[in-house]
Amino acid sequence: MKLLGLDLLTLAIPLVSPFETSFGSQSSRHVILIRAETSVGIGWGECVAMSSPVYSSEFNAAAELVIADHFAHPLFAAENLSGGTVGHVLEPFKGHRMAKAAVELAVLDAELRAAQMSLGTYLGATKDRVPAGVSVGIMPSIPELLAAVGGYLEQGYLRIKLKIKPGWDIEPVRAVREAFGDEVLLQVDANTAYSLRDAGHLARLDEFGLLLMEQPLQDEDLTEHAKLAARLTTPICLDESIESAKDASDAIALGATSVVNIKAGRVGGYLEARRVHDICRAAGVPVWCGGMLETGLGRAANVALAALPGFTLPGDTSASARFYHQDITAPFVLEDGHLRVPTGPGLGVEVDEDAVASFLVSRRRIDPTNAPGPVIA
Ligand code: SMG
Ligand code: MG
Repeated sequence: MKLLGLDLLTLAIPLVSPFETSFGSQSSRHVILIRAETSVGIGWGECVAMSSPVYSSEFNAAAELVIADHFAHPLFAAENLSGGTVGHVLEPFKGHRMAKAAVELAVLDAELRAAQMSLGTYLGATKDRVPAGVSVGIMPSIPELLAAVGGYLEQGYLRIKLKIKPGWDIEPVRAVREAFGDEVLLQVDANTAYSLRDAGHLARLDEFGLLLMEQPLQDEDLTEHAKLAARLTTPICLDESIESAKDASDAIALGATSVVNIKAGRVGGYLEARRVHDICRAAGVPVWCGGMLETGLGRAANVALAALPGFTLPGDTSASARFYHQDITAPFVLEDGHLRVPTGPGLGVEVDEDAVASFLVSRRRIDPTNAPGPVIA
């Protein structure tokens, strides 16, 4: 196919309640959607970058710039573009994986819609529904945390993840265990808030029988994660540290991770995400699908990915209502603690143009007439 145009739509969508992590609190999601116009039809993608470079170095303004000023020209020039070749076309550009993933998804969606194939089928999904976990932010108080967790369990969520940071770790975990029992599948996510000096403190979480501890140390700290893993019984699960299938392979070999959180945006696309899955599966390392507060578009893709056979743990694949009163597709709803894998062509969801219009902040059109050519200076 030929790529004919890219529309970058920036939306600001209010959250149902503020979401706090170790790096800050947000009350709305600013997200870039990509609408790819191709010779075979329209496709949609979603960029999981945030407004500020706090989860990783990527952020929305940079994603928009790199797509418009650097990615667009070679993509427009490619004669036989497909979802499978976007990665090769963009290979000369370092990093910017979330931006690359968004473009790849839009092209893949157009291709699969034209071929009448679902993303799940294309990726190799083996399930028609996936178990849903929920990520619970840092709360102002323990009673508010217990009320939130209780509400999610009542809705049927099959696994709870608590965000932790220094000063909000042992006590919230203890309180959740005491209130809801040892059977609840429970895990924690520190988003890099600790250092190896905290190993003794983090070992105090071992008594709570957690499924895993996600990304306690810095992104680059593979050796330190291996040292920490040796001091804990709680399995370490890397998120921010894993930006490619090679990273996953290295981290596993080092003993830095025994479970992997897979986010397509973080690793540069759903095809690289599948390679991470394949490597982990071959190594006997369980994986689960992470989340970046996706709209129904990105959520549809995540659910398709989570339906691959190596995804043996519930993901942060929660219902649309976890974050949004109003989604931009038909909402994903919990069915007996699961989300249904879309079966329609491509992402299998349709964009609600009215909802998009109501959240729209800016829109930018890039086509072969205005995309800057290559500059190496
Ligand atoms: O989409 O359910 C979701 C969010 C899950 O906690 C979540 N994501 O580190 O795993 C993570 C965080 C990253 C985003 S925090 C703003
Ligand atoms: Mg995480």
